Amino acid sequence: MSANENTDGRLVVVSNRLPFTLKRTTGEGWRTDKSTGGLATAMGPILKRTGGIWIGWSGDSSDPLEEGRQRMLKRWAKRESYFAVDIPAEVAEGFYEGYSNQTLWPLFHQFPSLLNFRPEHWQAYIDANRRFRDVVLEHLQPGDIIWVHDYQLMLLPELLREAVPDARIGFFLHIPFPSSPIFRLLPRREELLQGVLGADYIAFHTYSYLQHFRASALRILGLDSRMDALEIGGRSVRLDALPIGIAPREFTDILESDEETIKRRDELRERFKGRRVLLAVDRLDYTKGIPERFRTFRRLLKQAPELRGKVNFIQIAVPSRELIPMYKELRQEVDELVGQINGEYSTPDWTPITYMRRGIPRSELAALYSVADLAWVTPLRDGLNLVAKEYVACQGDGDGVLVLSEFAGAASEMGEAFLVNPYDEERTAETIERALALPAEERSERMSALHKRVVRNNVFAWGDRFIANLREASSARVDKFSEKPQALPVEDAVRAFQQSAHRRLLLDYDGTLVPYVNRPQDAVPPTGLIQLLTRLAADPATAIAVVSGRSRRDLEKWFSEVPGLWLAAEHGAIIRSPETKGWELYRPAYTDDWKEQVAPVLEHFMDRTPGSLIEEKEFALVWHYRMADPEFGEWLANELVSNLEQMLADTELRASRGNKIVEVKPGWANKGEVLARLTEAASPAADTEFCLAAGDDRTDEDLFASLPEDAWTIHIGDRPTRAKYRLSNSQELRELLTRFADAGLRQESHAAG
Ligand code: ADQ
Repeated sequence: MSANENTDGRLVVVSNRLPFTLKRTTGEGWRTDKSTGGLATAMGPILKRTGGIWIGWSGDSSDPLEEGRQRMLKRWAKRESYFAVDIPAEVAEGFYEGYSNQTLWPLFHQFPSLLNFRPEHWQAYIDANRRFRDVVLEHLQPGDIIWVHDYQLMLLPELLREAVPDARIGFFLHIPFPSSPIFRLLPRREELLQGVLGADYIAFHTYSYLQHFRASALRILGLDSRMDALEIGGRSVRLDALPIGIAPREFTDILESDEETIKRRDELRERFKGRRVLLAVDRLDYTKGIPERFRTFRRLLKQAPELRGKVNFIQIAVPSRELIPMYKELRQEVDELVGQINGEYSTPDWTPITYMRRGIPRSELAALYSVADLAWVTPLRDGLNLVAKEYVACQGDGDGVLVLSEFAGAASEMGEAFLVNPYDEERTAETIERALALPAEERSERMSALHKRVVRNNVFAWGDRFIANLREASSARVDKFSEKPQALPVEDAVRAFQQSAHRRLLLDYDGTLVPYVNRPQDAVPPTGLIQLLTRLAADPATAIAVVSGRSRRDLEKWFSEVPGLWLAAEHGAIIRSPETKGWELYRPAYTDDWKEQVAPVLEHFMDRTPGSLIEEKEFALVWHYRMADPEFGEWLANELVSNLEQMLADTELRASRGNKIVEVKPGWANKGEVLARLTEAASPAADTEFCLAAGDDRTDEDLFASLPEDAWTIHIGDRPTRAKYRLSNSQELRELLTRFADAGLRQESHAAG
């Protein structure tokens, strides 16, 4: 590798399994089995290009220190840069067969009744994820980007983030993400979400999984979110839909030039001459809909007797997770169904079902895909489903038919397939009958559209896009959020204030100038504060504004008597100048007709939540729940925001959470606009030298973001913020302001003297 090939950092792939699996053999001790899936094929060139490495479980946990085994693992590391994570057998069981495959797998595939949770499995899951972390840390180099794969490693992003806060981490989920009512059933759901949110970039196969994830993060963790990002701990996590592809040439090349494959294809053609071949290829898993498919086939033979003797259904099912009881039961059920159907319909010349319960070599698979007249891909639920794409790749410009479950992620990008609901066996059988009867020309048209897309959106394009997006997301994080803000250096601030000829102070009210109280109307400013603001505003060199989410009524009632004080109400939607004493609307043509629609939703939540109330402002409706039971309040607030988000998606309105409130207001009414408006209105101070803003909640972040680079931005409290500095509470801020007022006074007396 030349020196400049590595400028973007190495790729570190982390997945449960490596492209190699360690197998114990009776004779020679240990053997390496190689898997040639699309993922390994796609990552190969990227790993080479970046000098990257792959970290995963060796697949066999027995006898970890045995010499032959160690030697084998060392060889993997040296020759391939594959580094094995050792997981003791008792941990591996709880991690893999336990929490991964008996808790997460069934729930994420929408089978809540199959969920089996044990606290000790969860402990093993944590333990295993930590072991992965340790191996990653052992090999991590500055500048590396880390790509974590799938549901077995959902805690890993956060574990890595804790250890290396500025690591560049991406996560891809290969299975579906369930809708939020289902996800909520998951024991340890909070930890799992937090875990995966340690990443900078999280991608799913489909947009609907992304939305489900976002809704869960919103409801369960109460995070701020935009359509394609979530905010957590002062970081943005970017979300994306990026369906995986296959490496089509792994199949087409052998169909074109591998003698064995070509021979096999010709043999199969000969063998099935005059008959239609229906093909299904799956892991033997209850999500794949195998019994449903056999029952549908039985129905097909029953309702279309003319197909008897004319179709052959080949089902290939590779056994998996055989240590889990559910999988054993499934195997039995499938065996029985095959026996029944073949028993019922076979003739001396024809057996309807060929059932192979084993993995088959790539050449055999490619030959089958190429001769099959119909691929029957009907999982009950599937993250994506690669078989559908592999079949299409092998058909080329052929006239095969793809029958695809609408519950496979692949359905969202394979619209030319015949989409079916596999639970509806009757209609699925009808669709298959219809598809087989279709003129060859129409079948080819559909297939060729599918084929183009499968070739274009291949696994290499997928890998490149993931990595490019991850780089972009992690760089944006580094640019956007500085280090945790430091405590305000008070003396420096006072000195800077004193030495400036023009100053501007922008101060939030609730939680900033005064502490929170239970009922918003009780937050009357104490006399001391009024006096303090009066002193500050009296200085002609200082323009000072209270910038609040409050209504103009509240602000006017409390502050109209303070000469020289600017007021910005409802987050800056309206501003009052101390000169004219009039309020100026930011959007003169604004109407509040929207409140009629939104109010009933808030009222519904108020009725459900004792101690909560609704406040109506000119530009906003606010649901306050400070007095409600804290946990119940948070939970409902998350639910309210996600309901409102859907309802308001196409409007200029936004629903957001503040401190124990949910507020609905037009997107343009935000504090970020205030400085510009003040500057316009008070032009002499346009060259303000000293600019300070203080605030405590999320609405103040808009203000901080809009201020010039050298402004003094102060967050009150200890939440994540983009402010440069922090003060603990409103008391400390008022002390600072008192110092400012004193400094201003001294300066005046100097000038007078
Ligand atoms: P899987 O659940 O394993 O993958 P799938 O996408 O269908 O499901 O991939 C299975 C792979 O195994 C295919 O490449 C197929 O050719 C191969 N295979 C299956 N049966 C075989 C057999 N009997 N012999 C030989 N090979 C066989 C998970 C998610 C999917 C998601 C993928 C990739 O569950 O939804 O599409 O990851 O993200």
